[in-house]
Amino acid sequence: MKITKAEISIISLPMHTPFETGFGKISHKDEIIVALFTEDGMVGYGESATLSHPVYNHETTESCWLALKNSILPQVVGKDFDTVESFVASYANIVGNTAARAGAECAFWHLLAQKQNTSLKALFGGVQSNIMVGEGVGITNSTEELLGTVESYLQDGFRRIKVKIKPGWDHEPLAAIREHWPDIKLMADGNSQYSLADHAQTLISLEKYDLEMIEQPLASTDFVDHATLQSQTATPVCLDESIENLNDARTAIALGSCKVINIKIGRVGGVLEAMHIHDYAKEHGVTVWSGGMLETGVGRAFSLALASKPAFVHAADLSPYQMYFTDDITAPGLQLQKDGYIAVPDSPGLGFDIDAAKMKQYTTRHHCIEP
Ligand code: OSB
Ligand code: MG
Repeated sequence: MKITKAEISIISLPMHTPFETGFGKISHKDEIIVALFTEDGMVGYGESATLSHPVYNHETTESCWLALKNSILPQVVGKDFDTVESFVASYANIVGNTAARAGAECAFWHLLAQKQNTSLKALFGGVQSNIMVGEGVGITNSTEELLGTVESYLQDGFRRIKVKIKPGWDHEPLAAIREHWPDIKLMADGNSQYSLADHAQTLISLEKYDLEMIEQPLASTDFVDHATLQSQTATPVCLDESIENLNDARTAIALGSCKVINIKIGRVGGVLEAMHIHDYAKEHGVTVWSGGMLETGVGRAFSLALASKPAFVHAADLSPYQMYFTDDITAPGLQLQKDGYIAVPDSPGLGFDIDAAKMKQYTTRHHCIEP
């Protein structure tokens, strides 16, 4: 498939509810959508999930924009590719910038799916038809507010509650939830806000809430202390920010830093790398699940298809756009079934239609890359 042109657009979807984490409040979300055009008239879409500031990882929407515009897409346009491997090889000189690389790669997967008239699920080797979905509760102003939010999520059908925690807001929310709902699947996400030196006892004593896992309590580069923590607590440790590629997963597994890995396509630089991590984790008895970055329906479509691979056994962060945004650029968008699962499309291509009018309506910046 010859790539004749690439386009990048910043989509600013209105958010009705901010999402507060240990690293700060997300109340505005700009997403970069990559479009690749082929000689025979196809368009493939991908998404680069970033935040405005480098508070979760090193990337920002602006750094991602520059990496796509100046470094990645100029190496892709005007060339002919038959496989994803040859596509990513064309910009293999680019290090880091995982969300930027993932957006380009996803757009190529979308082209492949159209060309082969098959689903992303089939291309990725998916085996599950329905994915269990959970929802995250951000840091709230009070326990009452937290309990009200959890109550509504459980009524919506979400099958697992993830609580954002930080030093000073951990035992209180988890104890309150456990008191009201002793049996629900519950987990906590520390977003790198703790250190073992200062918080070992606080973290270990979270055991009493019977958490499905504790996600990324310590710094992203701290494989050693995560391993120490995992050896001292019965709660499975899950790594998110720490895992940017297969080598990080190998390091974590060799050291015993985690029993679970949160896989996000943007954080690991694309679906190929995500599949390598999935396969390696599966071989080594580590389970995985599909995390999210409050993507649009485009990014969610790729995560949903990937989550149908066999080692994805925990509830996914794949809530429908209505939880945070007033609108989306796909139609109909993810549908949460009453049982708390989302069906993985078997239809060819993305499995969701992109609404061109909405794309246009929410585009705040646009750039074209031609040979
Ligand atoms: O740590 O998983 C995280 C959103 C932005 C940055 C980091 C994280 C998150 C979420 C959102 O938890 C989950 C979702 O997309 O539904
Ligand atoms: Mg996380």
